[in-house]
Amino acid sequence: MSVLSWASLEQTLTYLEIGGHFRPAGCVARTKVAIVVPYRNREAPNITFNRGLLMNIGYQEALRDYDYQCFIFHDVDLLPEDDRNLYSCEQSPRHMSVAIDKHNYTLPYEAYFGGVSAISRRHFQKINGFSNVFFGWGGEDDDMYLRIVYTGLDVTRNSATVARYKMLRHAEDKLNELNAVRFRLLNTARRRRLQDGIRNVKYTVLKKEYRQLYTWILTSPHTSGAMFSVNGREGLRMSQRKNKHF
Ligand code: BGN
Repeated sequence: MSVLSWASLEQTLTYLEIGGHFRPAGCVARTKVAIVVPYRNREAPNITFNRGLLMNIGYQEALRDYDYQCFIFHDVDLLPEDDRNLYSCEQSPRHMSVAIDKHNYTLPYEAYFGGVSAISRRHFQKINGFSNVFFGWGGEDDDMYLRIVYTGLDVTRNSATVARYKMLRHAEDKLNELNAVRFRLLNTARRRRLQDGIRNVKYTVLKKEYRQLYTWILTSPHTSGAMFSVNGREGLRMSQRKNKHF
C-alpha cells in the first residue's frame, strides 16, 4: 500500500502508450476497454462533486478519441486485489466491487452498485448513462441500479472471493457532503431516466492532456439545478411511496 511517485510508475509501466493505452503483445484484444476514473481537482472552482455527471463526461470524451466498446466506471479510491476479476464487459452490466474491505468484504445490500462497474457501450447508451442531478455523496449508484432494472437488464456479479477491493483511507471530502435530497431524487428515478443522462449532459472541456499513464481531462459541467426540482409537488408526492429496492 505504499505510494509510488509518478516518475517511478512511468519508469515501470513502459509498455503503456501515450494517453495510458495498453495493447497486449502477441495477440489481438477481443474488446477495447476504457476505464473512467472521476476525481475532483483541488484547484478547480468550488463546486460540489457529481460522480455520475463526471462518468458521463468521461464516457463521451473517451468515445471522441477511440472506438471503445466496454466501459469500466471506477472510483479513484478502490484498488483491485485479484486479477481474476476481469476488467471486461459481459452480457449484462456487471457490478465489480462486490467485496470491499471497508464493508468487511461483504455486499452492503443487494441493490448496491457503487465503486466499480462494467457496462458495454451498447447498454450504457440504452440506459442513458448515469444521472446528472446527484450532487454530493450518495444515491447516484442506486439510481444507476434502478435505471438498469427499468431498462429491462440484469445486474451480474462475480463471486466475493475474486471481486475484492481495498479502499484507500482518506479524510472526508469537504466538497462532497451528503446529498440531503438523495432519497427524494431516487423516487423520481423512473420518470427521469430518459431525459437525465448522457443524452442531455452539457459541459466544457477546459484541458485534455495525453499523459504517459492516462488521459487527463479537466472539465466544467454546465448544470441546471432547477430542471428536476425535488421540492415540487410531484417530488413530495412520490417521496411518500416506498422504493422497493432500498
Ligand atoms: C448507500 C448510498 C450509496 C453508497 C452506499 C455505500 C444513498 C441513497 C439512499 C438509499 N445510497 O446508502 O450511494 O454507495 O451507501 O455503502 O445514500
